[in-house]
Amino acid sequence: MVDVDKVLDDAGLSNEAVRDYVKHWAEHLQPDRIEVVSAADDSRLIEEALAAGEIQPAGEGLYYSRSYSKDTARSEERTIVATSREEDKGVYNNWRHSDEIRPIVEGHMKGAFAGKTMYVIPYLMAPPGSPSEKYAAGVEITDNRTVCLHMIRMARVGIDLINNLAEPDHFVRAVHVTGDLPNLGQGTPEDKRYFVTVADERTILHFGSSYGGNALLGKIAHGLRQAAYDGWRSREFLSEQFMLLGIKDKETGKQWHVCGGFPSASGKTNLAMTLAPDALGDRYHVSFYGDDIAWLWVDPDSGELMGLNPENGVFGVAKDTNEKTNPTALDSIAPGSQALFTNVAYNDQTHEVWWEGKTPERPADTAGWIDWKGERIADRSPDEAGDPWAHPNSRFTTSLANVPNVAADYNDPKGVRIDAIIFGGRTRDREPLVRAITDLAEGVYDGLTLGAEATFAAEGVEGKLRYDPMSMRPFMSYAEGPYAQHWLDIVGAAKHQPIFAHVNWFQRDAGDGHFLWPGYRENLRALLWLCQFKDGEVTGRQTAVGVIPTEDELGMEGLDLPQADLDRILDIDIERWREEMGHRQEHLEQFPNLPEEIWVAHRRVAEALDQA
Ligand code: SAT
Repeated sequence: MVDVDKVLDDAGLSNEAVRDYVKHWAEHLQPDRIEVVSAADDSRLIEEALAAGEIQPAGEGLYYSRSYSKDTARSEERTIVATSREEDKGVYNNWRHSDEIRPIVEGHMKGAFAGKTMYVIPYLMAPPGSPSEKYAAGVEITDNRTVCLHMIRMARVGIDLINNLAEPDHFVRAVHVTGDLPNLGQGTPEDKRYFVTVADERTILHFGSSYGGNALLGKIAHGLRQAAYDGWRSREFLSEQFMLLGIKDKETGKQWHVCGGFPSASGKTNLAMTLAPDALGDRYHVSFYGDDIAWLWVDPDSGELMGLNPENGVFGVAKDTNEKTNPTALDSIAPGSQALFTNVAYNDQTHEVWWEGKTPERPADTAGWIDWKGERIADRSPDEAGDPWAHPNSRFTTSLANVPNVAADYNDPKGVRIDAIIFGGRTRDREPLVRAITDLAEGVYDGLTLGAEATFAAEGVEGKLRYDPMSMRPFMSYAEGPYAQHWLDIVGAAKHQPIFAHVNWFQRDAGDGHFLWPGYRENLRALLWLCQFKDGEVTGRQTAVGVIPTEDELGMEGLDLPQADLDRILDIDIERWREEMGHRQEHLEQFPNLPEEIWVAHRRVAEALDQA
């Protein structure tokens, strides 16, 4: 048995509550060794992981790893929110009583670290000193060194962060056990995986994965699920799956901050990292705050709605990342950035990485290339020749500091004032390019009725549309009715209300299916219009579902679109919208205790459509 006190003394970990937690779990997990990890340990851990073959070199200061082939995405059906309060049960949170689920997961975890090292990772989600610091502290326990490398990039990791907590006992207890991956029965009735957030005990117990949100517990499990629950129970803040960006008009000096929810793989990372279109010259500067999580609260002194990204890095989808779609991402994973690639294609001779969409063609010479399953491309049968080389959910992990346009104040614990909240999914018809919503309840209603096509990140079937309220469906930790009320309460308390909007970059032609809008950097044009509309500089055109820009207002300099396409994206299809209202009604009826304001907004939109 390891002498835990000695390890913790040697590491300088003095927080007694953390020490007790580590001792408790060391007793349960029975590791051979214990190591406390700080960000300063990164290069040593990298060397060890290279020597152990857990990661491979992928160019100067770049690394590659592969997760088990049946462990390449979050598993929504195995993800559970547990509490001791039945009223926390929602439609999407897969609620179970903690008395029932805790012993099952703990049973799987018993003795699971025998022969292994237990890594103890003290971390903060949010910059030190932020108003939500109280909810940001956590200590992840894991048996997986690569998870440590990811956590160091995605969170602020260090013993000092946890030694001096204002409330020493107020940290999230996050336990991750990889498990015997080839023998967990993934996707079968005997599935042994459990990804449980015991929200009212601020304890996360994840068993049976080494991938992404299943394993980096600071990110989704703490940063979103636990934080959403904490924010609601404390009545202090919202935690949302939102990107956050800043736009500055260098001519006028005006600045706006826009955050918003897009279901996984709807271009959220690309939008957040986007740069102004070249055609607009040097006038606008777009700065990056975050691509996945935002915490929102009202500052008690200024009364403003504020937001920050609690993460310290980007866990971005590699597929289709290239010079055109996201040059900023490519810069942030350049040689020397210490970025990690997961489940991309890898060349073990040249140490290059590749993913679908990185270049228009696959590398011509297959020598040395290995696909995401670890199989040699050169050995593929003719039947397999067309299979992807990289997994569609392959990722890059890099620190925010590597992002070339990261905002100068991204680390500011005070956060930034939020001017606009946007929602957008992949919608092939009906949704115009942008529609602005000035009413809070209607904005929240719009978020609750956000729809998206399923993605691989969520183990879905590509192309199928499903509702994904505020893009939080997989991350909801309490019931949807109180969630909507909490939104109305937090945002409603702000002195200056943000503008809401729904955006859609993905509308297609009904005939040949081409995208009507070029997307990527050009998306900034829609956001600029929104900011100008908020500031009263343009008036747009009122429709039943919000205010849409006129063609003149949109700012089309240097962008030549077919008139028919432009007409379509700046209009709404009343018939399709009327159909949609029935689906929305059914969707919302699932949620007991939805605030009356949301129903009023729904009826108002339905009536306006009837009269249109
Ligand atoms: O795997 S994560 O949950 O971290 C990211 C995602 O699924 O979008």
